[in-house]
Amino acid sequence: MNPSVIKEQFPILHQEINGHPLVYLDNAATSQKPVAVIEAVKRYYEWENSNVHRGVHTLGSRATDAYEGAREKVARFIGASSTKEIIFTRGTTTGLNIVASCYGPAAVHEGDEIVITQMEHHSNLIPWQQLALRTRATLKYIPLQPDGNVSLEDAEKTITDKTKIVAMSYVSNVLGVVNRVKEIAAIAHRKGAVMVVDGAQSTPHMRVNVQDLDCDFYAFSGHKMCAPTGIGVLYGKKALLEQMEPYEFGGEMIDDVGLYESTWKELPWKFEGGTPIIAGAVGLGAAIDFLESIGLDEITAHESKLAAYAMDRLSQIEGIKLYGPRERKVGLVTFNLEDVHPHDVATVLDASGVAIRAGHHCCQPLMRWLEASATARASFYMYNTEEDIDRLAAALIQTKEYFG
Ligand code: 7TS
Repeated sequence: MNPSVIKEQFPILHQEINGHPLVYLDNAATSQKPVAVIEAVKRYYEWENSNVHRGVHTLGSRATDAYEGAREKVARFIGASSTKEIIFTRGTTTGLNIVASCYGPAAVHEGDEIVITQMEHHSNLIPWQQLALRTRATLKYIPLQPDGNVSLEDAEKTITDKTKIVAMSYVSNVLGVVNRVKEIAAIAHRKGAVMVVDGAQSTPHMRVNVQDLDCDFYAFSGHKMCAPTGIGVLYGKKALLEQMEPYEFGGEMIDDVGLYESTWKELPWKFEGGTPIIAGAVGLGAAIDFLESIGLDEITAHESKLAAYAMDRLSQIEGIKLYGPRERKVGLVTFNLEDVHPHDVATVLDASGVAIRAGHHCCQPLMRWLEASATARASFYMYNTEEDIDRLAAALIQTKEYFG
């Protein structure tokens, strides 16, 4: 794969920011969109737009085919056994909240345990914290190793027969670690718990197979993988989704509505109340086609080369502190420059056309563990190159000089 050729397909990347060619290194926040996705959404609105699952007219069936066709692509893309297991959501946050709200209360009771880690994004932390508070369950954290990894021994010790839910990110948005979710799912199952995986940072960058991982729930967002904002996916094992109550009540999700009682549609529509995110799903389908045309393995390999190159280049800068492990990590680097606030780093970099993120990255408990109030983070995607990292390194050196 040739990142420079791929970059040609992303119109937004070909502009100057503050007088410099844009280097976009904030992909963990959201990725940019290729022409194929932009065109698919445009085509949908120009030729197919209609509401789904109702119109007898031609546009109604075109829109329904496009929407349900996208669901089939998603099911194949993540290795689900059926489209019944694919629920379209607004994103990872909504997917995880559906599990916590609709699976949680029936499965977790006083004295039970919910197990997570301190590296979780707030979206995979607060829903469990709130569930624990509501049900008087105990929230437990698998300790992190000094480099941020989670050891299987610690997982084995923390998950007990009282644990009902284990929830963990496949890939951390700050440390970049790839968690051993397959092995941890096996531990969870042995102790009688379900495994919930936050796939926000894994799905865009690596081949994922939910049946191979044997996770029970898996949530991800379209916007981090070349699709539009506002569309995401919750995968759940059919037997579990069937037991769960719906998340939202209203149009689309019903079978029969009486004055005092109602029944629900079958999966997956039971969880899709209201007019769904049709154009978003179409865009996600196009994004999957795009990622597959490049190859997920090629994307992973390219980004891990970039991560190694970035760790190497940045570690040569005096006074830089790099966070997270050096091995087994995805394409991102999190760091701080001595005596310069990360917001100031990001501001000076922006003046050079280099876009990175600074802040707590929605991971305040992890920031406390890192003993940092905030960090800077550069995160890569398939269109980034070693030259982009050279620009980052040069801008960081300038920043250091600027702040003396
Ligand atoms: N989980 C992880 C691991 C994430 O990185 C994010 C978003 C989410 C959940 C939430 O996804 P959403 O699409 O529902 O918002 N992470 C980031 C980030 O690192 N910078 O901006 C958003």
